[in-house]
Parts: sequence; C-alpha cells; structure tokens
Amino acid sequence: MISALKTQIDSVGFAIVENLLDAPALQAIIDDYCQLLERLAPQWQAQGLISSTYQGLPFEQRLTAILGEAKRDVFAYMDIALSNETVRADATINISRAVYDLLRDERILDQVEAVIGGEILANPIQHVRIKPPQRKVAPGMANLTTETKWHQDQGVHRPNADDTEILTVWLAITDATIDNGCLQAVPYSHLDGITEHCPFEQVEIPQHLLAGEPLALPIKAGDAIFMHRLTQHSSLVNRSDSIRWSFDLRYQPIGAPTGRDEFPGLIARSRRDPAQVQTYEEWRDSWYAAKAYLAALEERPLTHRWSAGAEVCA
Ligand SMILES: O=C(O)CCC(=O)C(=O)O
Repeated sequence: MISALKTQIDSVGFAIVENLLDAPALQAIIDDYCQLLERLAPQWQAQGLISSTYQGLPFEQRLTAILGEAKRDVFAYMDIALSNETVRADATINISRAVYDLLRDERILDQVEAVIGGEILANPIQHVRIKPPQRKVAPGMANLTTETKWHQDQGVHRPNADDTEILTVWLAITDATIDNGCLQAVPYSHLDGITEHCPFEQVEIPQHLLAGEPLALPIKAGDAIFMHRLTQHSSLVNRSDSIRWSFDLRYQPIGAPTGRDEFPGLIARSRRDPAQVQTYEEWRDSWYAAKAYLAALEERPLTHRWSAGAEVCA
C-alpha cells in the first residue's frame, strides 16, 4: 500500500512531518555539539584561528563568536560528512555516537520506510547546518553556515545515482523561521526533471530556470521536511539574532549508487536481513578509511556534472 507521506511527496515534491523528534532526542544532539565545541575551541585557539575559546558562553553565542572571527573554515569540523573538495589529512568531522543514533532514529526510519521501503541506507551526502546571524558571519565562511542557493539534490551529486530514490529529510533542531533562514521550495518542480545548474561559488540553479513561485517552509524544532530529490529548493538568509540549526539527512535503498561513492553510507535498517545493519564502530571506521583514501588523492573527481561555461550560466 502506498503511504500518505509518499503520495504527498510524489505529488507536491515535499511533505512536512510535525513532531518527528521529541525534546530528549533534540537535547542529545545539542549536548553532543556542546561537547564537540568544548574540544575543538582550544585546538583552534592553539592553531591561531581564533583569539579566544569563548569558554563560558552558551553554545549558540560561543559558536557565533567563533564563526565571526575564525581565520579558516572551522565549521567543516562540525559537519557530519567530509568536504567535497580537498580533504586534509588532519580533517575531522563529527562522526559521534549521537549522530549515529540520529541517523538510525526509529521515528525517522519509520517515515523513510513508508516512502522507500525497509532496506534503508543513510546516504553519505549529509550535513549539519548551524547558521549564525548573517551579519555576524566572517567573509569566506563555508556556505553551510549561510544561505543556500537554489538547487535540486539530484543536481549536486554525480549522475550515476540519478535513478536512486534518494529521499531528503531536513530536520529542524531549532525552530526554522522566515526570519532565521528556513528552507523554501518550488512546489511541483520535481515533475519537470533535472534543471541545469551552474557551478558558481555554490552549485546553483539560475533564478530564471525556477519552475514556479517559491514557498517558504517554516517548521518547529523536531519537525522535518521530507523532500523529493528533484524538488528545487534553497534556504533564506538568517536575519535574526540567533542561530538556525538543522540537519539534512538522506536515505535511499541499500545497494544503489549514492552519487558520492567515495563516502561511506550507513546500513540503517534492513527488514530482510537485520544482521547487516552497521554498528557505530563500523560506521565511524568507514569514515576514517574514506578520509585516509581522500587525503592521499592527488586530484579529486568533481562531485557534480555542471560546467560554468554553459549558456544558462552566462
Ligand atoms: O539548510 C539549508 O540551508 C539548505 C539545505 C539544503 O539545501 C538541502 O538540504 O539540500
């Protein structure tokens, strides 16, 4: 039987699921990131990237102060996937048990199963986005902490995964509002197939190729937006005084190409063979192995298919 969630995603291109995660689940992630910053800030200070560890400030103000003065893209150390570009041998990402638990949260997987079935791989194109107030972000800071330009998720992976049913789950850790930079999407845009993208500073769809009027999608902490891989979407600038925090997770059937095959997925649920679900240690070590492999590469193959010379990009 086709679920109501799948019907809505197939029809409109996205669906909001309210109250997907409860307060304890959100707090587990918040605590994990507080501890991470506690570990990272002294390292960044020792490397001369920040002048102070800002110890004693609440997480939100501490991160905002750090991102406002950091001399390098330190946010990458908080992400949950490696960079799409050069991977440094000393790169670290947040492959913590709390992130693993989030990726395997039963409440998320139950909804995902209702859309793509019970053989579920967490696709490794996954990010945390903690957007500080835009006016406090240092120039040149990674785009994960600022507005995201128009794109389709299928447009930002390699074409070998075009036929993979990759489902995006955009999960709000704080309320996401129009003021603090929520997601926006063009309803029904997934019905038109792939749109051309341009590899500018971000890989983006030129405004004139949008399929219709954008709709802002404010949601509460703990809610999630489930989105089709061809839905045109972007996010607004954070004009508020506090952070906007989300995770964009992706799930797909086990065994199909991920579009970023140098990164490891996580077998999160298998109804057919539950024994193949990966442990925390297996998942963590697979990211270590990917890092070692990527850091040794002379040149990294492009992670998208677009050329800046295309006519639509002029
Ligand atoms: O959270 C954002 O700012 C953008 C997220 C996004 O574009 C995505 O999940 O593909």
